[in-house]
Amino acid sequence: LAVLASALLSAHAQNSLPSETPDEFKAPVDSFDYVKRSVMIPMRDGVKLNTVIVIPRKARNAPMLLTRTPYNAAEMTNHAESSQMESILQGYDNEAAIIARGGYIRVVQDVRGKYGSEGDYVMNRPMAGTALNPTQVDHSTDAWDTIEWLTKNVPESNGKVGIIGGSYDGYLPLIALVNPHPALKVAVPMNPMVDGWRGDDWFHNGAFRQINLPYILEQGVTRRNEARWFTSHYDDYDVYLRAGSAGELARQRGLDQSGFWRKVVAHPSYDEFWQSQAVDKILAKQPVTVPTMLVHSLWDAEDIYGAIAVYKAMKPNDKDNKVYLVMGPWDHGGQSGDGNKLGPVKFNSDTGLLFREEILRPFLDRYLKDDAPFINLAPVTAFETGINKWRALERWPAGCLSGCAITPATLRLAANAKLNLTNAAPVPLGAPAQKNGYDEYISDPAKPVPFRQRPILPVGYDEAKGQTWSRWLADDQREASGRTDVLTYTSGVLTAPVKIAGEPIANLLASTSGSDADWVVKLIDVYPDQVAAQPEMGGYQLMISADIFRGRYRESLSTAKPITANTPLAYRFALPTANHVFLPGHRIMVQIQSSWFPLYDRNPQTFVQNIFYAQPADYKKATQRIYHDSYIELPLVSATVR
Ligand code: PG9
Repeated sequence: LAVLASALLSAHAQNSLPSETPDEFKAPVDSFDYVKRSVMIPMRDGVKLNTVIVIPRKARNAPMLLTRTPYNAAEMTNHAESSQMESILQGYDNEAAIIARGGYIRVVQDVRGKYGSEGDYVMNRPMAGTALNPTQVDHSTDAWDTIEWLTKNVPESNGKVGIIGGSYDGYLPLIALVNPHPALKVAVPMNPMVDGWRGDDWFHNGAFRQINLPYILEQGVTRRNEARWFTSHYDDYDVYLRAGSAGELARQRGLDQSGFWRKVVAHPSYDEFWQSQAVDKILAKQPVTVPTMLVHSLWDAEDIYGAIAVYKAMKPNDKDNKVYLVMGPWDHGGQSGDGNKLGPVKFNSDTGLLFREEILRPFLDRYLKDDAPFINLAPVTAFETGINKWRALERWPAGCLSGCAITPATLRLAANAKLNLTNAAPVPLGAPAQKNGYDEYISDPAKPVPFRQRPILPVGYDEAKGQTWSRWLADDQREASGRTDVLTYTSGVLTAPVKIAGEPIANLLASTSGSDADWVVKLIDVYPDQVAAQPEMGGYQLMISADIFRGRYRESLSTAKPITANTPLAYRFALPTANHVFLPGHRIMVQIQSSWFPLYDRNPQTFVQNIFYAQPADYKKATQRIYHDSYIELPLVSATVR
């Protein structure tokens, strides 16, 4: 037997090669300055959510800072294979320095249905117990259950939890404010998604932001975002123009398989589907109990509507001054990065670093650490662009701390492409009979106005060039001003500063030869013809506030109606918040056009029931007339103390 066994062994030995891989590899993490745990936290309906907890190695009584996300918690807590907590968090989470150096326990969780979490994914999951979500769970209950678990299962913590995040991750802290867990001591929603139809990611005043089709595909059709939108051109302008309607391009790319896309196509108007999900409307009905710092970017190319809308909704309920607002000269998420400049526009200081170190850090410490000092933080901290100064204010909008007032001024269009600013109070546009002259242009859907200089790079190519998409609102507009299908009105050279604080309001008296139309209005700061310190800024046309309005919603945002052709009709819509000084030597400019492509889908300019299904024959040229009765209501700041 022994001989047989040894023979078998030697035979086996000659025919096998022991694996070099250990049964289980244990990474030597004792040298790391953190401990990382991944746990599946059970929600009240039994669904478990993947939650990554990064604990500073010697943490005792440490506060916890939570981010809930649809964007991959494991990746967001592992930007580098590093033994250093700040390094693994740096990247998406550029508050890493404050978090790691501040001794915070960092918690990042996949929302239900995404990445490591169980459950079903629904974009911006509607509130529980509503027609859109008859279940008993939503992001408010998931946040509550998560915080409850954390306070009972993280012995290194002091039991206090803050929630922070930007964009979608900024929308989630807002929902956590509905029936908040008692251990939730502070919320920092940055650039939050708030109203997808009025002015955030999906539509602006009814014009569809078709450039987000890749996002809808990649974010919504697989749990781990494995499906990818392919690029067929170097210039996205061609991709969208050749496809025709947004609905046709979506069909070509398989988006009809997405439940969210089918909801978008079924709800092109501001109906109950969108209104019931508007987070500002939801929070307007909630008491303010958790100190909340809303962070807004003045050149936010994605969610320029949300933070200000929520500020307006919460302030009336803010009896104890717990709602703070910070607005900076940033693009979407710019407060987390280098805030010295935006494209070529310079701000003379690192506004992002100042926000993180002098505003965010003391704010978080104050409410999350047991021994943190009181902070003397103004309710509103607003960067004034143009003059490049931070202002501490009591409320928003406000032009100064005291001694000034905001009075609506009239920036009126005039003949010969002129623009006249008067302190006269704006006069509402009356009966649709023109009183003054007009200018006209041909809006041709076959040649829509590019929203930025072509080639407009698809996401992949743009990321390779440093993701320039995010700063397109600060692009130079002089190319557009030279187009015959863009009306351009310019003031004389300013001899004194013109300071505005708040939302400019476009008041157009316009007609179209079609039966539907889009109106784009841009308020622009024109730099002096020469800027010695920075020559490339000579004559730069910087958008200060701009937006689009889909004409079919002129009478009702929830019901699209054809436009009566060749009839001057009044359109009134707010433009995004500005906090700007037009300096002496500059000029004020207004540009008006009828397309902003391919960011927004084209208006066929003939009325169809649903533009997502517009056919090639529906797209027709139209002659647009803008009457000189039109004006922009400017929130002009003037000193009350002479
Ligand atoms: N708010 C951002 C976004 C959402 C949807 C489409 C495109 C951008 C974001 O969460 O990144």
